[in-house]
Amino acid sequence: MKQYKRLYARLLPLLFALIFLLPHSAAAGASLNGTLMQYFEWYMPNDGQHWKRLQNDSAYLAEHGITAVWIPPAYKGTSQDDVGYGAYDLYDLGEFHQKGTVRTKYGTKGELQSAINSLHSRDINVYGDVVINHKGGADATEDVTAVEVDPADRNRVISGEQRIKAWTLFHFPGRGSTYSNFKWHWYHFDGTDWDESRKLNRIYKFQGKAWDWEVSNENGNYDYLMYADIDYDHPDVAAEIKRWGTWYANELQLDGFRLDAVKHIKFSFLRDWVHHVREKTGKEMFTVAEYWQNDLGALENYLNKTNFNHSVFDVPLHYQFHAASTQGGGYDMRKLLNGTVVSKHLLKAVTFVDNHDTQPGQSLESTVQTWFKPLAYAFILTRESGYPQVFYGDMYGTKGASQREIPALKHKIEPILKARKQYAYGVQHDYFDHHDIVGWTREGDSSVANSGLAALITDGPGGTKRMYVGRQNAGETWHDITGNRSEPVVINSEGWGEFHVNGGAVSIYVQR
Ligand SMILES: [Ca+2]
Ligand SMILES: [Ca+2]
Ligand SMILES: [Ca+2]
Repeated sequence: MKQYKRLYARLLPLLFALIFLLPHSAAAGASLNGTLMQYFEWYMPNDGQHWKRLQNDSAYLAEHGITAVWIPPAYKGTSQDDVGYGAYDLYDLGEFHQKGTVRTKYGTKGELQSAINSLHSRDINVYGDVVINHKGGADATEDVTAVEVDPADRNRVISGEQRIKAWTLFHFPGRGSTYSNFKWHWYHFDGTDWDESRKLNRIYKFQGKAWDWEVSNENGNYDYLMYADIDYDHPDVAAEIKRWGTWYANELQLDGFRLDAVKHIKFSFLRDWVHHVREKTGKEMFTVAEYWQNDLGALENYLNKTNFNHSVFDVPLHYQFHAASTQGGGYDMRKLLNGTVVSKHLLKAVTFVDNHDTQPGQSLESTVQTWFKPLAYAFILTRESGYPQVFYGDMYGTKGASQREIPALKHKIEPILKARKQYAYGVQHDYFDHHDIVGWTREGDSSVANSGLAALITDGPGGTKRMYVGRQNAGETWHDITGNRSEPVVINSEGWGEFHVNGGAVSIYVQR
C-alpha cells in the first residue's frame, strides 16, 4: 500500500505534466521524443552567417530528430563580435546601426526571421536566449554616488560614499524610440564594477539601492554579476522587461526561452516574467533557466521560489559526466544519477553534456572528455526522464585557439539521435548494478513500430549484461546501432537478452 501510494504520488504530477505542460512529450506514444539542440558554441566565427547556417541546417536537424533549438542571444551586444551575453539593446535584433554594426555576430534580423520560418516549417521549435541580468556597452557615463562592497560579501560596505562615473546611460541613438521609448539611467540599476573617472574596478552599489532578494546567497548576495546590474526592485524596470519579453516572443515567433544567469536575478521577478509572457502570448513558451551551481538543494530552492513554472539545466548531471570522464575508469558508474535534478524532478530537468560555458577555454570549463561523450549522450537521449539537449560544439566541433578543442562528433552522435527518435519508447528497466558497466532497457511502445532498446555504457573494461526488454520482443534479433559491436543478440522467449559492450564505450541494441 505504501509502495502504491508512493507510485501514485509520483505518477499524478507526471500525468498532469504530460497532459498540460510537456512540449516534448512522448505522451501516450502519440508524438515522437523531443530533443533540444543548443545551436552555437562560444567561438562561432564573427561572419554574420550563423542564422543562414541554421536555416541551411534545418532539414538535417529535422531528419535527425531535433525538435527544438536554443539560439544564441539575438540582440545587439557591446560590439559586433559579442557572443551576445554583453547585451546592449534588447530591441535591436540586427536591425539598427548601433555599436558600429547593423548585424550581430550571427547576422541580421531578417536572416533570423527567415531561419525561424524554415525551422517552423519543419516543426522545429525555437527558444530565445534571455539576457536580463545586466546591460553592457552604455552610450555614456553618469555621475553617481556609490559605495564599494566586499566582493566576497556583497552585504558588507567597505568604503564611504563617493562620486563615480558609471556607464549607465542607454539612449540607443541608432534605434531611437522604435519598439520602446524606454531610456536607461543609473537609477534603473543597482550597481556596476567600473569607475570611469578613477579607472577602478570595484563592486559599486549605487546610493539608495539595495541588492535584489531573493537571489543566490553565494558571496552573501549574488545579485551582482557584471556590467550595469538591472534593479528589479524598480517598478518601471520590471514593467519594461516584461513588455520586452512579449515583444521578443511575438517579433520572432518564439516557442520558448532559455533564461541566462538566473541565480543573479530576483527569483520572484523571473516567476512573474514567465507567467506574464505566457499570458500575453497565449502560448506555452517552454522555459529553461541557467542556474549554475552543482548543488541540487540550490536548484530545488530556485524551482520552489519560481513555483515550478519553468525548468532548469541539470548542472549536477553535467558534473557527474565530467567526473566519470576524468577518472580513468575509477568512477563508480552507479552514482551517475546521484544529486541530479533529473533523478528527483524528472519533468523539470533539461539534461545536457556540455555547453558554451563548459567548453575548453570558457569560464566554467569542465569539458566532458571526448571518449565519454557518446556514453553521456546515450544516457540523456535514450532514458525516459529529462528533456535532453545536444550541444552544437559536440556535433560540429569547437573552434577556439586551444589545443584541447572538442572534435566534431556528429558521426558518433547521429546513431544515438536515431535511437532516441525511433526506439527510445516504453517502460524502462535499470541495471545500475556494477561500478563500471551499467545499463538500461526500454520495452518499446506499440504506437511506435519496432521501438524498444537495450543500452550499456562502461567507464572500465568491456563485458556483458543480461537485461529484460519485454516479452513482447521475444524472438527478435537486435543489433548495436552504434556499430561498436557487430554480433546480433536474440531476445529469448522470456524477453531477456545477453548484451555486450566494449571497454570505455557504449552499445545500444535495437531491432533493425
Ligand atoms: Ca535592487
Ligand atoms: Ca542581478
Ligand atoms: Ca568505474
